Amino acid sequence: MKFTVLAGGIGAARLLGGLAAVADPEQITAICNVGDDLEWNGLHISPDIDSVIYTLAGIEGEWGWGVRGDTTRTLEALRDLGGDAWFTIGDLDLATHLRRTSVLRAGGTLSEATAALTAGRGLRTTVLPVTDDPHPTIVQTAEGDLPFQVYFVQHRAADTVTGFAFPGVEDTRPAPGVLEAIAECDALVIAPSNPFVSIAPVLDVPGVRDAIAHTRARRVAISPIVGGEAVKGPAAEMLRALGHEVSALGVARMYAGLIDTFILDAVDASLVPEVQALGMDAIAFDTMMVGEAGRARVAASLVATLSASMA
Ligand code: FO1
Repeated sequence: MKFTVLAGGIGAARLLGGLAAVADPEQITAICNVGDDLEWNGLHISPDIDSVIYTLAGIEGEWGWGVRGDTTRTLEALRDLGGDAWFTIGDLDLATHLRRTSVLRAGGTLSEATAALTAGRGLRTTVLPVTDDPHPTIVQTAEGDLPFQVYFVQHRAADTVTGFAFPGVEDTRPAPGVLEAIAECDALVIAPSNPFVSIAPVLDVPGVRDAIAHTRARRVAISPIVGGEAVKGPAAEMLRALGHEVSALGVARMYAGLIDTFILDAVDASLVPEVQALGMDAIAFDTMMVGEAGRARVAASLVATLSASMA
C-alpha cells in the first residue's frame, strides 16, 4: 500500500515513525507544513520537516524537537555575545540548519535541501515540503499579528487567538512531487496534527485540495484531540477561541467533505455516530503513540482500518 501523509510536527512525526516500522518506508511520502519555518540568525529553520526527519531517523530529541542528547553550548555562547537566542537551537540540530541554508544559498530549493537532509540521514521515506515558496503562518491575536514561532515559543502561546493568515498563499505552488504523491497513493492520511496551523496551511496551497478531491486514494484523518484535549500543543485553545467544539467532533467537522474516514481515540468512541452523521466513516481505537511500540501499534491499527475499508 502506498501512503501519503499530510504532516505537521510531532504527532505526524510519530505516526510516520510508526508507519515506517509496519509498512515499506519507500512506499511512504510525507508532505510537510512549512508555515512554522523561520529565519534564525541567518539560517533557515523548518521545524516540521526536521521533526519528521529526526523521528524517521530514530534520533528525535527529548525536548520535543531537535536531536537526541543535544546540548546548547553554541546557543549559550551566542546569548553571551548579545545574540538572538529565544529559540533553542541545539548544537547538533545546528548542522541541519547549516546544511539546509547552504543548499538554499547556492540557489537550491527547499525540496532539494530536504532531499539532501533525508539522504544524509539514510532515510528511504520521501519527505517533501508542501511548497518551495515562502508560506508563513501568521497568528492573529489580541496583541496583534505574530509569526507562528513568535506566538508559539517567544510568547508561549499565551495570546488570545482571533484567526490565522497565510499571506501570499495564493501565489505559492506545490513543490515537485506533492500533487503526484496525492494522486498516486492508495491512502491519503491527515496526521493527528493541529488543523489550523499544521494542516490548513498544507491544504491551502493551490492545487492541493483539488488533488485530494480527485485522488483515487482512501482519505483518512486522525484526531489530534483526545478526550477534549490536544495531545500536544495549542489546538484545543484554538478550537475554543474560534468558536469550534473542543472535541474530536469539532475537528471532524473541519474535514467534512474532504475525507472518507475519521479516526477517533477509543475514549471518544461515543462521538462515532455524530461523526458518521457528517457523511464519513468513523472508527475509534487507541491512538496514543507512547514510545516506539505505541507508534507502531497506532500505525498497524491505521493500516488495518485502511485495508478493511478497501476490501
Ligand atoms: N519549541 C519550543 O517550545 N521552544 C523552542 O525553543 C523551540 C526551538 C526549536 C528549534 C528547532 C525546531 O525544529 C523546533 C523548535 N521548537 C521549539 C519546536 C517548534 O516550535 C514546534 O515543533 C513546531 O513549530 C510546532 O509544530
